[in-house]
Amino acid sequence: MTTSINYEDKIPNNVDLSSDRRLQRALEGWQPKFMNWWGEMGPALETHGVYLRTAVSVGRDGWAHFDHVNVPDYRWGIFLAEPKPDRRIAFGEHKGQPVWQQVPGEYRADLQRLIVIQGDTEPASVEQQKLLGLTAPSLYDLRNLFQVNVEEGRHLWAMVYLLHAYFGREGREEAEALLVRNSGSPDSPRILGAFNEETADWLAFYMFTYFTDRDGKYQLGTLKESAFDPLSRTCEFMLKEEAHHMFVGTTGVDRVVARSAQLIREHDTLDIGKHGGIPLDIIQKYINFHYTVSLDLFGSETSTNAANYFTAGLKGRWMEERRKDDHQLTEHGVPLDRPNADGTWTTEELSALLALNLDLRGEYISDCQSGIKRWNKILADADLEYRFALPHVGFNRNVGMHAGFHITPDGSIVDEATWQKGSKNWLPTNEDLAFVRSLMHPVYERGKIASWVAPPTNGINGKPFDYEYVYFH
Ligand code: BYC
Repeated sequence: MTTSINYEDKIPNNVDLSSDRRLQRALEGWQPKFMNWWGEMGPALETHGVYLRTAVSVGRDGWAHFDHVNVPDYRWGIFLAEPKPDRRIAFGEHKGQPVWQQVPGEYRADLQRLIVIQGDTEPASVEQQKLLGLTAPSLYDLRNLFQVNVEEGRHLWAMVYLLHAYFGREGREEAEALLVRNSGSPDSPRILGAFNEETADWLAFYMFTYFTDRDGKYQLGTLKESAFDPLSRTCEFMLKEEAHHMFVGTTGVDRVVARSAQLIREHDTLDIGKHGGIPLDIIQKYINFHYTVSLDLFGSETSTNAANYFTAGLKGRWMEERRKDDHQLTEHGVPLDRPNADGTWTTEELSALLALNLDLRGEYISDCQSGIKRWNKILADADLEYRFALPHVGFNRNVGMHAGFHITPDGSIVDEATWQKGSKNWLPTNEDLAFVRSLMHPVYERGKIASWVAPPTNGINGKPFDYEYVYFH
């Protein structure tokens, strides 16, 4: 395995693709299908060059090169993090054994399933964001959207490489199917719920990149622990790119909150809609929605799938190697609050092995709290009393033990009528969505920005905010 990336190849890669002609031909056969999919399902806006970063190495420093690129000419490639010499399995029943360079027969189906689910999310998000280029609030934001999109495309390549290289014919068929399913399609939707939701406006985009990309961070973090070394190394490098996507979300919401706070101060009212801002209660409803559909991505609180993946060494815990236990989860119990039909909660104790989805979700929730904290600080610094909060973990859930219950943001189990009455205060209504959409107009003049969002504090790669991030001719 070489670590430098060869851009002379049709498919840039650091996996020495040219030494395996069959694999290279198979991937070169998939490439035009990917390009067709990109043309049909990728960004709707045509441009003449976007200031994008492209990976040029996988090392610690200087891994990315920035330049204006015609988006369809972006060099999607296959990049794995450098191998760790003598890497050992860190958990499960094979703990201490050398990691696998090939897929063990008994784990083939499970590994393929995990890779397909991961792969399915990547093109789905590009599809969800297809129309956003028509209404970006600034050239800086437009550039960030395209950066996220091309890298999600590259993450699809990352999973397709694994399917082609290690899963034979079935893997190749799954790689084709990844381009056939489409976000929101009634006939062949994407696999996970959140990836069939619309990302119809830029507040939704910032929320998606904050909350849903953050699920990506945690899921990739657990796959990075995998005993299947090519998957581990793939995810390690994907996480590097993923950091920017979450930055777009974090700072995007920061900037909306900052602008709303400014308008509230300026006009001395929370009702800033008529002044071109997004009211804080609508922002809270967006938080409620995007956070809870993202919680669904962690699966059920008790999961034999997750237990089996862990025991087999396929999927570890977040920061597995930093955990101070036996890495086999034979001992500890985990408390879980379960809702009851009579409106009460019962605390029960679960075995840690069955509660792995819950464990990962817990890590995710505390990370999400840090966003709430920073957005509340923006409000406090503007001397406003309003505060954002994450809703109760059972609110608006469709997967796991809360599904089928009506649970309010403060954690009360309520009946259908109470839910119907309250939900317009908790989740974006059609009017809220239409209002936010009404603010979305493209602002494509250098240095200009839409009314509803503050400019960023810094530009990209040391460039100023008023840099020409996107060329239109
Ligand atoms: N929707 O044992 P359970 C990202 C199914 S995001 C629909 O509770 P398990 C990105 C499940 O398949 C990260 N179905 O779940 C972000 C199972 O079905 P079967 C994506 C669901 O398996 C932004 C049954 O329910 N990566 O990268 O422990 C932009 C019982 O399941 C859902 C991954 O997810 C759902 N939400 O956990 C771009 C990592 N949840 O087998 C990219 C790979 C569960 O009974 N995936 N089901 O037919 C996994 O690790 C696991 O499959 C899951 C589910 C965490 C998703």
